[in-house]
Amino acid sequence: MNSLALINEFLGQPPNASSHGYQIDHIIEFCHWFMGALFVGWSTFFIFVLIRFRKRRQPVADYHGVRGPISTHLEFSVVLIEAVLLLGFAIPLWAKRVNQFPPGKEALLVHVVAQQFSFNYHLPGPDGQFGRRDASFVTNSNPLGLDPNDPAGKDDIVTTGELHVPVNRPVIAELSSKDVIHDYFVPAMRIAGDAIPGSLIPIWFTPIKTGSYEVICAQLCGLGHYGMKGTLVVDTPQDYQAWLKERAELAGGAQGAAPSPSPGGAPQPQSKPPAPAASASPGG
Ligand SMILES: [Cu+2]
Repeated sequence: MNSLALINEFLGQPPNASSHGYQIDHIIEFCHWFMGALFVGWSTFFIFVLIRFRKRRQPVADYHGVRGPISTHLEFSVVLIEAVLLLGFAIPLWAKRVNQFPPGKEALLVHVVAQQFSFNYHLPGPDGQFGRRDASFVTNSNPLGLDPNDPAGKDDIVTTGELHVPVNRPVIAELSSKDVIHDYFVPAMRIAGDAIPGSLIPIWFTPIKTGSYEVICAQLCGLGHYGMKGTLVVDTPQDYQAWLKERAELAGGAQGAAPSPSPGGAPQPQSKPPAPAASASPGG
């Protein structure tokens, strides 16, 4: 990490763990240094003006003000730097994030359904197909309203609070909400997206470091907002397969029942003998 990036650390940013994160860090870092320079510049100017135009020295008001070209040049350069930041960095980076999604086959697709005050995850299971969901099936043990009559949903995996993903594979998360507007924010992945009732909003990232990362809700969504946290665990492919298997067994054991939420932030215990990195066994 170069010394200029220290400002991000100073601001409390957790280390980046996603493939695109360094671009986000770069722009945050640049903006803060630029804002820092502006702050020092304007503060100095303000103090200078207070002293230079004090009443004792200037008993009569001057109605013409500054006439030199310096202020025009200064203001123009500020506008220029801001335009470069916006048009040269921010908008292209944003466009890349929203237009260049990884191909569907390569990526792991997960549905994230927010509710007051937790995040639910819906994975398609070994058959690769998401089961039908309908609000009329929602109960405490079926938080996503999975249709019990839909065969595609029999092997689906539903978890609350904790999601596991494999390292170095793009993840597409489709965000939606059951009640109010939430925001799915994974600071270490440098990704956030609003979860809005009635909308399906895809975001994507590629985790590049295994570990346990905090997920938080970034929209003030009600009284329990402060506690709306979860965990994203980035596993090796072997550990991920083991987790999938474990979840599939749970889903098979209690049809349609949601596994109990895991405590946030708890590190994932090392799972049993690593299965070959092939796809999960069929028929969960
Ligand atoms: Cu929320």
